[in-house]
This record gives sequence, C-alpha cells and structure tokens, in this order.
Amino acid sequence: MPSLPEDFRYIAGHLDQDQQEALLADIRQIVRAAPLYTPTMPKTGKPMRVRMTNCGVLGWVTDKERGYRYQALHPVTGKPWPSMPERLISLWRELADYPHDPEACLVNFYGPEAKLGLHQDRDEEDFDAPVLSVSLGDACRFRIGGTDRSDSTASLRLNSGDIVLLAGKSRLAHHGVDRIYPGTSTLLKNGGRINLTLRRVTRPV
Ligand code: MD6
Ligand code: FE
Repeated sequence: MPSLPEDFRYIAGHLDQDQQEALLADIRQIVRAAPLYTPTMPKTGKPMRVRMTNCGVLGWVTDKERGYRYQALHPVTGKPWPSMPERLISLWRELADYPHDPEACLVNFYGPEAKLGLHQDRDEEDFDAPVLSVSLGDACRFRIGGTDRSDSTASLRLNSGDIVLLAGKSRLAHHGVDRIYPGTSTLLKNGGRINLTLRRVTRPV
C-alpha cells in the first residue's frame, strides 16, 4: 500500500456525535438559504454527480461557460452565500496552522451512487493555506496521490467525524472519492455523505 503524501493529515474521529449533530444543524440552515444545486463541468457542460453549495464570503462554483472559479453569489439564487458558522471558523483556527481565517466552505452532498474524480484543488490564489475537509454521514473510499497525476495513490476510508488536511507538501496532491458506502451512518436520516472543505482563497495583504 503506497504511503500517504508528506504533510497530509488524517485525523480520524475528530468530531464526536454531538459535534457532528451540531455541525449538521448549521449545514441544514445553510442549505435552506443556499440550496444544493448540480454544477456542470467546464467546456463539456457534463453535470457533476455531487451536488454543491457554499458558505463564507466566497464559494467555489463551476459551469460550462465559465469553468472553475470562486464567486460571492450563489449561481442559482443570485444571493450572497450564507456566512461561515462560528463552529467551522473555530475548527480552522484549531487545526489549520494558518494565521488567517477561511473565506470559503464548499459543501458537497453525495447520494449513494455519487463519486468525485481525481483532482487537485488549485483554484485558490494562496497555496500556503491548507484545505481542511470534514466528513459527515455515510463513509466513503477516499483516494490520495501525489502532485503528479501519475503518482501512485493510497486509499482510505473516511467516516463521519473524520478530518483531512491537504497542507504543506500535500497541498496540491491529487485526490478523489471512489465510492460511498451507503447505510454506514445514521447521522443523515435519508443517508448520503456531506463533505465540507474550508479554504483560504485570496492571498492575505
Ligand atoms: C470529499 N474532498 O471528501 C472530497 N479537497 O468528498 C476533497 O475534494 C478535498 O478532502 C481538498 C482537501 C481535502 C479534501
Ligand atoms: Fe478537493
């Protein structure tokens, strides 16, 4: 089994049941104000299998015409994204080892069949800041490789309450979600998996 990239952090079981439920309540409020929508791939317009929304001053979006980017407004409602919950800002301050607060939190929702292809997170201006990810609900098989797409990869199972950080030398590591394991968590009444990724987008002045 290939080893995990240098500076990659995997913190199993960081959030206990109460913390997961509190965070889920925050996310429900965000989704009420900023509904999940189906993003489309640049150029091809192919719909993604993961539904998305955001909170924070900026949100990550993609569509056929304008591709991957960050913007301040929800692409469907045209409204600003809901603000970042205190709970997420605290988590970032606790774990990110970075002196500025996050600007964006991408909320990904996976149904039982959803997956996410191998990719790099490189739409941010500032790669000095890590990307911090929180898993809630059903478990998944997460694949992590290296900075080159052809680098060998390792797989790990992410469970509800686990945290992953792409930091330092692993910041531009390729990663993706191969599959969801339906029925492995009771946190979401109707099943599925939520992944939150907290990011610093702009370079601090
Ligand atoms: C997911 N995660 O876990 C997808 N990106 O559903 C990501 O794409 C990701 O876990 C950047 C940093 C950590 C991640
Ligand atoms: Fe990613």
